[in-house]
Parts: sequence; C-alpha cells; structure tokens
Amino acid sequence: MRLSRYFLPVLKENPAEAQIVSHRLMLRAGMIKQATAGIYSWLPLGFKVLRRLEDIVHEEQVRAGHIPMLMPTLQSADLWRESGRYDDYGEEMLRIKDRHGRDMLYGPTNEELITDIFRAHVGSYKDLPLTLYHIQWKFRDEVRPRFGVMRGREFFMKDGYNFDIDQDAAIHAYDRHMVSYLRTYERMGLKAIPMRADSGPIGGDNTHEFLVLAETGESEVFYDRAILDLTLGGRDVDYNDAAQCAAIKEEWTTPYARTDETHDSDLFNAIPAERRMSSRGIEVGQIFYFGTKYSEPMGATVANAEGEKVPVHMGSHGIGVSRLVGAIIEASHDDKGIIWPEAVTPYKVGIVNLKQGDAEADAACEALYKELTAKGLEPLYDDRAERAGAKFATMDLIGLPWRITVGPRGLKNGVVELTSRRSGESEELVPAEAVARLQGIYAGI
Ligand code: P5A
Repeated sequence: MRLSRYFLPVLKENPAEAQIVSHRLMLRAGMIKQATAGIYSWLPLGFKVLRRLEDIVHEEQVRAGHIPMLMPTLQSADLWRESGRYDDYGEEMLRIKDRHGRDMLYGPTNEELITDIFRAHVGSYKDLPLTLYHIQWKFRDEVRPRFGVMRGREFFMKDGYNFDIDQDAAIHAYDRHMVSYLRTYERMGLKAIPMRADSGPIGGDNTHEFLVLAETGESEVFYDRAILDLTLGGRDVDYNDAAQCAAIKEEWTTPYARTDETHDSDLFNAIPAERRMSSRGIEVGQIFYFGTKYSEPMGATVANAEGEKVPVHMGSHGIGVSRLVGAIIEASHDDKGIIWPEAVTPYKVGIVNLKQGDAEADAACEALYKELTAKGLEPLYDDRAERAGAKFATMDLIGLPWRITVGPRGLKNGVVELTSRRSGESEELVPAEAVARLQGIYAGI
C-alpha cells in the first residue's frame, strides 16, 4: 500500500475524550472513529488489525477441532423466553420490535440460538462431541461504555459452544478451550492469565477469565507471580487427548490467580509474600461449563448408548476480538505510539523515502516495494512529499514493527537502513539483505 493512496486520517492532537492510551492511540493512528457512544467505525488500518486477529482466532479454533459457522446478530425474543433469560438479562439487552410488533433483540451472546440449531438437527450421542463457533458482532447496552473498543456497546466476539454427552466429555471441551485460548493469546504476543472468576448471566460454576495485566484494566486481580513464568511455547498439543489438555489446565490453574469476584484472602496470604501480586487486568476472554442450563429448558436432548434421551452438556467460550486490539496496544506501546507484535501488525514493514522526487531514492523505494510485496512482506510505503520528521512520526505512531529508510546518502554506498520499532536499533544493509532479514523475522509467523 502506498500511503499517498491510502486512507489514514491520523490526528495531530490528543483527543480529549480518550482516557486511556489504547483509545488515544487508536484515534490518533486513524484506526477507529466513534459513530455514537460505544459504537465505532473501523477505519482501514484498524480493520486490518481486527481481521488479522480474527484470522488467528479462526486458525486456532480450527486447530482445536472446532467448526466455524455464522449466526445472525438479530434474534427472536421467543428463544430467550424458553431459557428464561429474556426477563433475567436486564437492561444490557437491546430490545427491538419489528414491523409486525414481534419482539426481537440484538444478540448479546448466542447460547439460545445455538441450542435451537442443535435440537433441530442432532439427536444421537454418535454425533458428539460437537463444538460450533462463530465470530460475530454483539450488542450489550453497557451503562458506561468507555475506553474506546475496550468496553463498547457493539463489539466483535468469537463465541463457541460445545455439546457433549456427559460432564466428563464437557470438561474435556472446557480444557481444550483453555489450551487453545492460551495458544491464541500467545500467538498475538500477549500474556493472558486464566483466573477463577464469576459466571454472571451466562451461568454455571466452572469458569475462567483470561486477563492481560495492565494498569488501565477494569478488573482487580490477585495472583501468584509464579504463573508469569508459564508458557505454552511450541508444545505439540493433541487436542483430542483429554489427559494432556487436563494436565495443561492443571499447570495453569494450580498457581493462585483470581479476579476480585472470587478472591480468597486466606488462600492468597498462604503464598510466600514475595510472590503475592495484585494489580489490574483486561478481560480478553472467558470460558464456561454450565451443564444442562440451556439444554434442559429448551429440550435439547440426545439418545445415549442405552437409547435414553438425555439433555446435552454444554459450555460456551468467548474471546473479545475487538477488545483485544485495545489490549494489545495497552501491553505494547511507548510515548511515540503503538508497537505492534509481528503476528498482528497491519503492515509488515514501512518504507520511508527521505527524499521523495529524487530519481534514485524513488527508484530504490519502488524496487523495494515490489520485492517486499512479491515475498509476501506487505509493505506500507510512505511516498508522500513530507518532511522526514513527519514521516518518522507517522510510522512511530502507527507502530509497524520494522521500517526501511531510504535516502540519497545511504544509496551512495548502496545501503538502506532497517530499524526495529521496539528497540529503536538500526542497521545499514543492502536492500536485498534487508528483505532477506525480514523474511527470516516473519518466517513461521
Ligand atoms: C462466552 C461466549 C460470553 O458471552 N457466551 C458466549 C459467553 N462470555 S463473556 O465473558 O460475557 O464475553 C466474552 C468476551 O467478550 C468480551 N466483551 C467485550 N468486549 C468489548 N466490549 C464489551 N462491552 C464486552 N463485553 C464482553 C470480553 O473479552 C469477554 O471476555
């Protein structure tokens, strides 16, 4: 992409309405624009990051054996009356009437809708286990939408639902989700800690939230520092292996980690003082096992091996995809702007032409642009007739992890400069070497 032809409405001034850094940087970097309270348009740069996160979530879900589909945003109130949640859900639910006076709602979550699909089509234990998921917009009429996409009213969520014959099988699904979520967040360059939490309106006693530590997080969290040393890394996980998934869950849930909703000060105080940590966190996902809470009232039964009809065991699992964009920025920025982890960056490398209009510099940039594009290293080329300082400031603000600077002085020696956004370190390389270096960095990401 050439910046002169792109749509990147960066703001020079700090927007007054933004209280936290991710919101400020997303507005300044031209990623989002508020449409109305808690509802945002995703401008091209923001949309690119959102899509990238969506891709990672899909890849990891499919890897775990879960099946993608798509359900609508608008739902009929009747299904929610069957589960009893139409009245329970309260004011967070946006209720709408259609022209025939029928009660509709903009889905805040999809347990009822998926249970209806299941009961219409599945009747035997032989069709289980089954996990279906989608990534779709949700609406919750939050009392205080704030912090940009962190607490929106309309937001993008991955929500998945497992159907299993009994509790043991459903707990395997729970563990499988925990492992696949750990892997998803690690791929995004985040440390997200599973913490015992409260299940709220979704239900059930078994639930973990995944929290990214950040001062601006809305949740108060308490944890054993030892949990920070855990990583999944490149482990070979067989998601069908219930014992392996359970062992990984055990590893992550043994050190104390809880949100304030479930915090137990006696247990916490039993941890050696130097490992006792309390801070704030951003909830980027939550998993639930709620058994037959929906299947029983909605009549979602399957025939078991003995031929008896039994209500199916279910859980649901959510990732806040749009919130993650903000969470990654909270975890990765400096005073100049965003610093995207390579795995989620909207463009892999920026090209800065220090002397636009200089025949040699222009030709070198064009050649690099072509080469990087051909190698799949999607570049963003700042080809505007701007001062070098302004170009650097824009690149720093939008946070591409690598920048290639091209100028007449370097070109005299046949070199360009490759700079890391994170460390600020630069290296002079001939253009082919710079491309090869980037290929190495992005290999396997
Ligand atoms: C699990 C999937 C559920 O809704 N039903 C289907 C279950 N869980 S949840 O915890 O309520 O939401 C899942 C994740 O969605 C994100 N989230 C939000 N993101 C932005 N703005 C909001 N207002 C908002 N509310 C929830 C969170 O990341 C949450 O973990």
